[in-house]
Amino acid sequence: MVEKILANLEKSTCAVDNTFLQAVSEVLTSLEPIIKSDPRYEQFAILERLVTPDRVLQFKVQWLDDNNQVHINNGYRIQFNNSLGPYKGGLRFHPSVTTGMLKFLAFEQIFKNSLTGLPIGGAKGGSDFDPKGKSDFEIMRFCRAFMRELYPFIGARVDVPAGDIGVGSREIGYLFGEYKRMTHTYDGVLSGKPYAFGGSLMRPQATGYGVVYFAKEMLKEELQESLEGKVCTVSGAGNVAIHTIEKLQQLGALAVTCSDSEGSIYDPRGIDLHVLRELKENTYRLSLREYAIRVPGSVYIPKSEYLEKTHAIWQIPCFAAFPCATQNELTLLDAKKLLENGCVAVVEGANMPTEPEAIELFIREGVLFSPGKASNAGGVAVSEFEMSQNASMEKWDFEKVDRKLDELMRQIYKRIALTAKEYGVERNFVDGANIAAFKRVAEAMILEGV
Ligand code: NDP
Ligand code: 2IT
Repeated sequence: MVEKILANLEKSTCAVDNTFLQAVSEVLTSLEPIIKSDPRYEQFAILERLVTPDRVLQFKVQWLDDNNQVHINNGYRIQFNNSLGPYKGGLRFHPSVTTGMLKFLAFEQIFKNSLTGLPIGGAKGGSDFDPKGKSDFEIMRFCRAFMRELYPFIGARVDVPAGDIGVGSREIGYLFGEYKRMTHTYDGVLSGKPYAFGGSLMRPQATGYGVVYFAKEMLKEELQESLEGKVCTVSGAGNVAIHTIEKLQQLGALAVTCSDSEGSIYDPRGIDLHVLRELKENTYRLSLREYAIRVPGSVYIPKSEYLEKTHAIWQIPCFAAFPCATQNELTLLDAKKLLENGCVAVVEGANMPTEPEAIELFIREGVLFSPGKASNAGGVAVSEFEMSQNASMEKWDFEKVDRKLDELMRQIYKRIALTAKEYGVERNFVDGANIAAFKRVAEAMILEGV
């Protein structure tokens, strides 16, 4: 017991910042050639200010399980930068969550939100709470306890949290209910709400659909190619993966894989979305092992069958790959295999799923590579559409949101492709995204003074 408490304490106080350093290092490398182009960047200490969060909030979350046993978790909100608008970004509930991980996600969010062209700053939050195996009422009690600690620090014009790993519209609903009780207000303080109380149509689909809209535009412009009839591999089996697979199928592509933290599915006839949804879109997410039992011809590959530095999904030949599960899930060895198998594009749905050496290889070898901060920005963009609808008490229909999302993803592609060209790194969408995003945030930081 004492050991467990000590271990948890150590984890929370000595948070490993590796992913944060990884994210910062990628961005700063992209910015190096342009940082001297404007003396104000140095004078206003823009880089130093950009890598330092405005605020790191940590709080204790105490909640009761179904047997009236008390549990404690750490809750966090990192308000990183609000130069472009209110802090904005998701909440992640996963046992691996630490301050370091959330700092990486909040940092990336600043750049992603800037790329949307919308007035939103960067933030992220969450908890090391593990939703797996919890009852609906336990989830509800946890969400309420979490919001009781968080509510003084957020607001529709202050900081607007949303979902991420382990947080979907059910959790956002409970969080919203508690916020309303604590503050006696009814406003757009969270996005990704259920439609019944102000949620936007299409927010559940937005990230995955946006990923595919981005891919479609990039393939058309760069290779005069479409997704129709192409074999695609997708990792993950959550919100982003499911809607990426759905849109790929709608556009006539054959999405043949999905995965969760325990294993992967290869279904050469195309993933059966009905079965996948039955397994994953319920309170107790079931194992993908069950998919192979229900769908003849599909294969389940347990994670343990692969070496630590390779993942089953990326060994399967494909035209385009869509990593949609979590950070650092596509390694250099995976990248070599994808290349060897003729993959022409890697489009990130998750945040930073590709390791830096793998990205380098893709760019060097001419594989079209899109960083998550560009290709998964559709989720936060539709979140901002939701804020906009809430502020004006409007309801937009599905088609309107879908049209606006498609247009916005095309704009992001154009913005980063043009920037890459302008700075002499054509087709390097990592540099293009980092530079384009940085310039907008830096200008706002200069104009607002210190
Ligand atoms: P979900 O919780 O809905 O799904 C996450 C999926 O990834 C699950 O299938 C989960 O499997 C799997 N997964 C999680 N951790 C690991 C791990 N360590 N190893 C292997 N698989 C893992 O989350 P989302 O779909 O919302 O998020 C997926 C990614 O997309 C994340 O990187 C997130 O930050 C990013 N993202 C999400 C957005 C959104 O709107 N939701 C917007 C933009 C980006 P299991 O169930 O077994 O844990
Ligand atoms: O990583 C992300 O962009 C998200 N989890 C969504 C953030 C949001 O505010 O909708």
